[in-house]
Amino acid sequence: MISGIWYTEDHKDGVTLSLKVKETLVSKRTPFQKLDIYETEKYGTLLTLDDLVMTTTKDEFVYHELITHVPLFAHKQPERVLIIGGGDGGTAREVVKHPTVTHVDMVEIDQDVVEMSKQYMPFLSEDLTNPKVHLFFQDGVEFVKKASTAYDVIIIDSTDPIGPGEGLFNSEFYTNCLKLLSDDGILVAQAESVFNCPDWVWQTFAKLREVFPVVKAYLGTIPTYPGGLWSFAFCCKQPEVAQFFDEARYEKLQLDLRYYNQAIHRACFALPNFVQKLCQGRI
Ligand code: SPD
Repeated sequence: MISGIWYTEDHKDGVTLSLKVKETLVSKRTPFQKLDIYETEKYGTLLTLDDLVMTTTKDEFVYHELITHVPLFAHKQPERVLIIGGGDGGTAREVVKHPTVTHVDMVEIDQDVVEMSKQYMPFLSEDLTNPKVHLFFQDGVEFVKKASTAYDVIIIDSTDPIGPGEGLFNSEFYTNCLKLLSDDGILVAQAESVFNCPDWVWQTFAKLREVFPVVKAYLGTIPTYPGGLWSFAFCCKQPEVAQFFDEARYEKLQLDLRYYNQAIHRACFALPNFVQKLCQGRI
């Protein structure tokens, strides 16, 4: 909601997030959702979908580096990557930093998100034209039903489990993703706010555990997301895959990153007790 010069997002139980707005850059209804882009005073450019923050140019690096480099450095040789969602381009930008990656399929339901990000958030979307990145404008649910080639890493960079993103949080979708994952593959999904939406976190992990033999949780702090403390699910078929971290490759590559490093890779899997319970299905 825009009120005066503030973007205000109603979270839960009397909590809101407000960002002072300098200018509204875009306000439109796409075939799938309401899309707005604002220039804010302190958080740079802000993209919202259905009046929920998707990303800001100030804190996007935390989310995009965590959702990408944790699985990519946990895989021995990531070559083929599938991104579901991620229309702003931040995840694709991080994925193509890995020289082992030869092919990225990115499946975004809403072409307007990509076009608007290209126009107003070029720092996020710059690699959507990278020749390794193949864009599909379709529902990720349908894509994984029909696809047949295996991926080393699948990243679910979705919206929340309401509106167009809802189908990306159910067991049938996860089962189809499992079929597309190579034997040593890793799937990572954004898994919601441990403070504001514990029921969503609980349900997401419960459904993933029905499908994947190994499911772990990791955390990051994204200031403009509800509650700040954000969960990610790390899923694979083999326990040893969940233990591996290619620290030597991390050191060799010397990527220009702002959040992720070796210590973060290990530390992000350290969970407060209440989050451990939540991710094991106990609220
Ligand atoms: N409540 C906000 C959850 C948004 C998660 N996805 C954001 C997409 C950024 N690439």
